[in-house]
Amino acid sequence: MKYGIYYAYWEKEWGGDFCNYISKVKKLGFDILEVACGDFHTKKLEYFKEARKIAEAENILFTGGYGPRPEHNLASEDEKLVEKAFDFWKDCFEKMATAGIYSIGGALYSYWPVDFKAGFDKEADKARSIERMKQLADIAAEYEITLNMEVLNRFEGYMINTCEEGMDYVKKVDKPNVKIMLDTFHMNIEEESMTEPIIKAGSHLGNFHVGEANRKPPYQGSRMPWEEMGKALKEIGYNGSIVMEPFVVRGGKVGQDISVWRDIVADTSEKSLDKAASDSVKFLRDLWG
Ligand SMILES: [Mn+2]
Repeated sequence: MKYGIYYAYWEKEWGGDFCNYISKVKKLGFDILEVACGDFHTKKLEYFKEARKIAEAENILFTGGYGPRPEHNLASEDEKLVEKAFDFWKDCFEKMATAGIYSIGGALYSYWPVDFKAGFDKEADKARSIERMKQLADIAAEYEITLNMEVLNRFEGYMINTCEEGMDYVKKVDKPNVKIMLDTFHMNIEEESMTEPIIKAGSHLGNFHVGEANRKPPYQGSRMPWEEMGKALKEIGYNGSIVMEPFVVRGGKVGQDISVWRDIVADTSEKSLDKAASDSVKFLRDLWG
């Protein structure tokens, strides 16, 4: 298995310069750097060519992430908005492929964070989203990109809260490059088991986000059943990406969107964050292989 980390761990704003993190995560013991793709339209193609060069030199792979802003909501009733969202995605896919990013995950089927006060029609939104996702999948396939539908907890999304809902969505889209993405933080809130959803997802699992219930990096002695989850991943023959997505420092738009209202760790220095990430990936690699 390949292990990664989302660079927002060290950032207070989305969309920073991910090239700065390539050699850092390599040194900390990772194989993958997960990057935010939502601002790719603001960067020139040259940036992504350079990113690819640095990553190849360091032997680091990329995965992408995006919690779509409302203007990129594929479930929207507004056809014009969706047309523009497709333009955003076409440009994004080209840049992803240029950088060597062949997988992107998140609430790609909806938007994030959801404004629940605005109201919604879950069934109608889902039906529209599925039809648009079929089209988006065909465009992504031209770039050999896989789209991972992340299962989110009830406080962040309404369309896909459990693996079962995710599997229903993915099966209705029925495209080989549309997969499901599980995240232990969300599973811990919604699922009745931390292993059954992994088994249920099976060959449809496209990326696996790992983190503690309070979004610290996975660590030894936690109440998450890391050993059992590793066995479940082995049972389904998973050899994809395992990406930790810790959020432990308050402040900025990242802290606001994630609802981090206090520092989750006592020492928020870069040195201390680095050590926790490095210890965590070692822990998972020793346990899961
Ligand atoms: Mn996640």
